[in-house]
Amino acid sequence: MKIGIHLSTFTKSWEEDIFQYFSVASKIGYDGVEIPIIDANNFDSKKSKKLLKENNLLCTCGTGLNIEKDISSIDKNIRDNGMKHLKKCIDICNELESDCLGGVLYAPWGMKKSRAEAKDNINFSIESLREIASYAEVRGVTLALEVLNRYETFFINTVEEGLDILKKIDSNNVKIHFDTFHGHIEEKSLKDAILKGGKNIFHVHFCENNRSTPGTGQINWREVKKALKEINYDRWITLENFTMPNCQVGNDVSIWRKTGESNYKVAELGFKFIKQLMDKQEV
Ligand code: LER
Ligand code: MN
Repeated sequence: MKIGIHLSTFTKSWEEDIFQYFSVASKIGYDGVEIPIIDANNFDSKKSKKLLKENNLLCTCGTGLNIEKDISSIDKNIRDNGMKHLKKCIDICNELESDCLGGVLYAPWGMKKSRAEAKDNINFSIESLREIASYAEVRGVTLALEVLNRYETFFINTVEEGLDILKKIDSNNVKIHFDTFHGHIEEKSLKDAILKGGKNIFHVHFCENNRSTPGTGQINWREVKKALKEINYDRWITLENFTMPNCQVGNDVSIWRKTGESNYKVAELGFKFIKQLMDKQEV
């Protein structure tokens, strides 16, 4: 198992320079960083590669779609934009030796639509993901579809729904990205959801129920750990926390008050918490 940190947890805007945080993550002790790919066409892979090496870090990548780049759109041009974006993200993964592209890969982040209304969008998304998956497969990348709460997507809200979509896509390299924050809102039991996901869980975000330091809120972390051990999960546990209001990132994840310590402090405390939790030999 490797411990990572999502770099957007340090930044106030999505465009802020993420490169300054590689050394911060490394000094705390993280094995790697999750690199948010916002503008894939202008992403500096060379610099990333150099900094990963210098700081002895590995990485995974994550991204999201929006209404201009949407593989589920009924408009072919918009679908093509989404496909181009995801393919570029996969190229970046390949360059940075990330075997995982996680996040909101199936529809625009934040889109709300009834599933009856979105029937065509869901079908287009499945068809597009099949094509993206074969592009990713030859480049050694697995797509991990993030299961999100109902306020951030209509598409996949539970692990069970994620498995259903995986079945429809039917590609070996499309899996589930599980986030404890979203699971806490939508699942009846985090433990049962993880057990149900089993070998299909390819990427995990650790995030407290109020997006602050893991271990300071309502999530039953012992249950989460037990379930991850039971499914023999040995990939990334990536801290994702958001505590800063009054900024673009805070606004986009609905942080309207300070929900915890500074993001630097949460990065430090979160790392200690994850390490202690996962290393502890209890059941
Ligand atoms: C958003 O709520 C989230 O959890 C991110 O990981 C989305 O990429
Ligand atoms: Mn997440």
